[in-house]
Amino acid sequence: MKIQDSVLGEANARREADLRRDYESLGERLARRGIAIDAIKAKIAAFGIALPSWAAGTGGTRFARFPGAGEPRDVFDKIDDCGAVHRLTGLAPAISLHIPWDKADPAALLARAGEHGLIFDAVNSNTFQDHPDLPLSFKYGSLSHVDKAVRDQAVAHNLDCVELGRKIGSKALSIWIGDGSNFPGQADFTRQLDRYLESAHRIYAGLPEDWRLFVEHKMYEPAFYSTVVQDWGTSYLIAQELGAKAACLVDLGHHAPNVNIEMIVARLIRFGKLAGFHFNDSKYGDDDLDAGVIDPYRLFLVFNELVNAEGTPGFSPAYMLDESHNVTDPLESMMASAMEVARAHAQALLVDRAALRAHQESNDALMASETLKTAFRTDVEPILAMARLEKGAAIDPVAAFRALGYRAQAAAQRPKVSGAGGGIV
Ligand code: LRH
Ligand code: MN
Repeated sequence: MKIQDSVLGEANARREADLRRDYESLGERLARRGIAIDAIKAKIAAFGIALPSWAAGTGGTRFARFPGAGEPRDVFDKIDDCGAVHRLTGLAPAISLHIPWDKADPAALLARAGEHGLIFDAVNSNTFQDHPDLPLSFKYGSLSHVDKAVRDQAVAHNLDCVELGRKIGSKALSIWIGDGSNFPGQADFTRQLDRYLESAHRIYAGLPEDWRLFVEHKMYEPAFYSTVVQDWGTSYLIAQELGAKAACLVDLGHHAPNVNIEMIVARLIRFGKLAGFHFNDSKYGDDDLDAGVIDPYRLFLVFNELVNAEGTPGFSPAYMLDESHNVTDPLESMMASAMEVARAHAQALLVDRAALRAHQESNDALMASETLKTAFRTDVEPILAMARLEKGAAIDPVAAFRALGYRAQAAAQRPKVSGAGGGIV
C-alpha cells in the first residue's frame, strides 16, 4: 500500500496554521511555568515505541474473532501495516515479532522492514500453543513441564528465536509462558518453578553477549488457579537468579484490578530490573484494550516514574504495545495508542519535579497531588502534532489514514478471510 505524500501534504496543509497558533499559545503558557516547549518537543521527537506484529490484524477472544477487510496475510503485510503506522505517527520505528507466527527468511524480513525504515525490537517466543512442526504438546506446560523432553523442546524453540533475532538485528528475547495449573494440587509450586529455572538458565546461557532476556509475568490465563510466573515478585526473583542480562517486562494488563503498577515500576527501576513494557489498557482482566482508553491517569503515573528515573545508569526500558483490536481498525488503534503513550510521556515531562519533591518532603499531600495533576491536565496535543509534522508525519494520523483510503487499498489487494474460530490472532 502506498502512502501518497500528496494526500498527506494536503491533509497537513489544512491543519498547519491552527497547529502553529496552538503550539505558540501553549508555548507561552508553559514558559510562564518555566518550561521550554521546544525542549519537550525534542524529547517527544526522539521517543519511539515498538509495535506488536500480532496486533496488525483483527484480534479476538476465545469466543470469536471477526476479521475486517484487508487483513494482513503474513508477516510481510504486517510489516507494511506497521510501516504505515510509523509513516503517519513518526512514533513507531520498531516491530516486535512473535515466533512461529512471524517465522520467515531473515534477509527478506530485514529487506521489507528496511523499505519502511523499521528495525526489529524484542523477539517473542511462543510455547503457549502447539507448533505444527514440533512433535510434543505444550498442553501441560512448556519450560516448567514435568517431562524433560517437552522442556528441551521449549528451550530449543527459544534458542531458535534468538538465532532468528540475531539475524534480524534484534537485541532481546521476550518470554511469556502460560504454564500453571487449574486445580489445587495439580502442580507442586516449587518443583514447577525449579523446572522453569533449569530451562531458563539454559536459554540464558545461549544469549549473545549484548542481548537481554525479558521475563513477562501474568496473574492468570490460560491457567486459572496458579501461574508459574504470576507476579512481579516472582519475575524479579527469576531475573535476579538468571543474571545481569535478565529483567522484568511489565504488561499493564497482567495485574489484578487496582494493583499499583506505577509503584511496581518504581521498585523494578530501584533494583535495576525494569526490562520494559507491553502498553495496553484494561478494566477487568488481560483485556488488551488500546493504551490509555480506560485509565489514562495510570499511564501518566507510570511515565511519571520513568521520567523521574531518567539518567539512572543503564536505564533504557523497551517500550512496546501489546493489544488486541477486536472492534476497531487495528492500524487506527495502534496509531491512537502510540499517540496516547507519547501523550503520557509528554505530560510526565511537564511535572515540576522540584516543587513535587518540596511538597513530598513537607508532607503537603494536596499540593503534591496537584503538582502531578497540573501536568496531566495540560493539553500537550500541539507538542505531539508539531513533532509529527516536523518528522514529515501526519498532524492527524487517523484522518490521514482514512483520507488515504489505506484500508480500502488493502482490501483490494488482500483476499477476505473468514472468522473461523476464536483466539487472539
Ligand atoms: C500474554 C501476552 C504476551 C504475548 C501474548 C500475545 O497475555 O501479553 O506478551 O506473547 O500476549
Ligand atoms: Mn504482553
